[in-house]
Amino acid sequence: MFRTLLRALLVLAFLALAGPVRAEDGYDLWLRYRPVEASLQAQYRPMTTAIVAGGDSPTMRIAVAELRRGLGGLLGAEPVSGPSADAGAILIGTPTRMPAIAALRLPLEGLGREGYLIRSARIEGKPVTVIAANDDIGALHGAFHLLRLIQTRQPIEALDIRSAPGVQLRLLNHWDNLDRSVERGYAGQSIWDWWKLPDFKDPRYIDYARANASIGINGTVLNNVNAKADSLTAPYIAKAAALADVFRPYGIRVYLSARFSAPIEIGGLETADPLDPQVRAWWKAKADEIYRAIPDFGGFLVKANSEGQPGPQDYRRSHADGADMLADAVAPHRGVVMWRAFVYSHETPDDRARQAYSEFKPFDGRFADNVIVQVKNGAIDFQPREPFHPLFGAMPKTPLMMEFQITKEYLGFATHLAYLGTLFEEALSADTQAKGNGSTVARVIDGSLHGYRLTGMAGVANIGSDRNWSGSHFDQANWYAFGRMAWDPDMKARPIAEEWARMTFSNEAGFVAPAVDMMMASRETVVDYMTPLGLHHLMASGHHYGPGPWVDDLERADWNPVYYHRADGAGIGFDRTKAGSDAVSQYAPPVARMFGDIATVPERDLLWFHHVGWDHRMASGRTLWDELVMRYGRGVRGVESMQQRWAGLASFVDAERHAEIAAFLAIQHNEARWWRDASVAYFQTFSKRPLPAGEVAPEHPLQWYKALRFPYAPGH
Ligand code: BDP
Repeated sequence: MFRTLLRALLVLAFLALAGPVRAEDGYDLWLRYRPVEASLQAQYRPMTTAIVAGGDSPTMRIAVAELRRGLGGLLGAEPVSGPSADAGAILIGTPTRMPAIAALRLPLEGLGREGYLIRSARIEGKPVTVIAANDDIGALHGAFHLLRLIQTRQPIEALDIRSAPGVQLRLLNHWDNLDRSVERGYAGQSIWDWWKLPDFKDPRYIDYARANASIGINGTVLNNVNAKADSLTAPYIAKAAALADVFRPYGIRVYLSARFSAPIEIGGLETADPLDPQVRAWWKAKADEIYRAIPDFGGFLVKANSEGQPGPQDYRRSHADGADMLADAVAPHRGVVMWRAFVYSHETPDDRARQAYSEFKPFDGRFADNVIVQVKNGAIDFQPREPFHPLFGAMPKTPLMMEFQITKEYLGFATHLAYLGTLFEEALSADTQAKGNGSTVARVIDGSLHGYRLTGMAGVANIGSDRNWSGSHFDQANWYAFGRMAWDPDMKARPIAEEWARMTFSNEAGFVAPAVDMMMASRETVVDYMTPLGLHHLMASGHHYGPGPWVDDLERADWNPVYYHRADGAGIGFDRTKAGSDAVSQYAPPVARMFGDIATVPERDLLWFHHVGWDHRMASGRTLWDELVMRYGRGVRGVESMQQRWAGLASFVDAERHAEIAAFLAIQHNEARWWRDASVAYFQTFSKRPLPAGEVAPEHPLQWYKALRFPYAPGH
């Protein structure tokens, strides 16, 4: 009996050590540090024998612990800590704390606090690796970089790496509520256990900070942009301060969303008018109170006069008046105000795509120095595809920051595989033409195009209490890609996907290439089965789960999908040319001409800008109707090919993660088919044309799709 038990335990222990196929739940993210193949151990081990660290600040201790943990896991042997630079040692620190690093006279200028150098060097003839920075935070980032090189099996013998962030504020925006629900969250509850804070600090907060530091994220807005004033009361400031204490040594600052009417709701004032002296004094005192608890508090994020939120326009004041009042309050503490440009109003009969530009452009240059205007990547709302927002390039005197949505509100929640690296890259590489060729959105965001003094990129987080953090394994890649592109807005989606796939799953060639190909095609597949050819905002109401192109009964015209697709007997699409809403004129002239002409607009944006006849000839030679149906079908087929690909990768991935992903792909397949069938059935009532040869009829009559209800869909 005992022997059988022992044998069973031995078998289990062996299985547990067997490496890539061991069961995993995704908690370790891209920081798994599983053992490097035996054949490569010999290459890395001599280069990582010891760690010599400069000082023992909390940050430096974290960097050293990470190197030990990482190298221990990857190479099976933790490096010793040494006082001196032996052959194969890693030296990590700043020149001020480490004479050995100072003696190397490395070119650290221009790297700021957060950047770093990694160099292979010789000290007294002995080969060492140096991670040098101006501040311990930079050294921590460098430590993660060195580990990533080994995680992705790069050589580390002759390193000469210089890296500094291209963007200053690299922030997650949590749309987390105080009751732990998450607006548009598909990964369980909020990870902030507000109720137990500040007394209980869930150890998971440390892992959160560590993961973010590993990709260079340096700030987090803790609460929903649809904010409650309670977040600014003393008990909640104490809770935020507890989180700030955990995050500080990882180089991550805490920010809060501020509710504009807080002076009334928790301050007992009668107004929140930004020009009222009492209101201004209240915000100043509130800022002082926050900074007493959180000396490095980052500042406020504000959603004002948008979708029913209070704001300065309630008092006939401008966005600039509102932003500047808050900016004044945090300025003595070097805080910033991130003022969102996501505004549209039902009193304004204008095309919703035009409204942010119309409201903000006249205020260019009117904002205080510590205000940055936060603009979504496109002019509507985080759709599977949008052309870049016309404000980018149009505000030379006001710093703009990017807002991406990492959580997939409009791209199938957590169960659809859609790698957003390609979406981010598409937005960042778009050419605004504001100052001629090459005036890309990336140049706007990194500040180089207009000489912005403040730069930033925000991502609406997809993080929750689920064991795998993001609700699905592949959605971790979107968090990862956001961080990498915020650090370097010129990074491309493919190498990021490759890094991530290697670290998260496997370095085997048979895995990496097909997995990366699958990721790279995945978002276009979603566009195909949801909103091909520039269609947008066609999802069901409220929860945004599934198709609802027929919806026409919502209180505001511009909440209804019919407002956006405008299908009729003649054709489909939103005319935003001069003959229509003229949204094209908000772009720089060359871009306006390109989008405004049906002959030059990219087909992927066709129906965003034009109302097009059903028989219009597409580049393929098909009619618009046939092309539309073909694209819907291509989306479904795209999911089928992901399913086949994934099935073929089973031997490279642990059974637990493999099975969950396969099950999610099956959900995606059903839902892609649903999107395609419902959309084709609906649009056919306008086109009155047959389906092209080879395209199957929708499974159900249109009425069936229209009758579906999902009162318990998540995130709403
Ligand atoms: C929309 C979301 C809504 C957000 C809003 C925003 O549906 O939940 O509050 O964006 O960004 O896409 O403020």
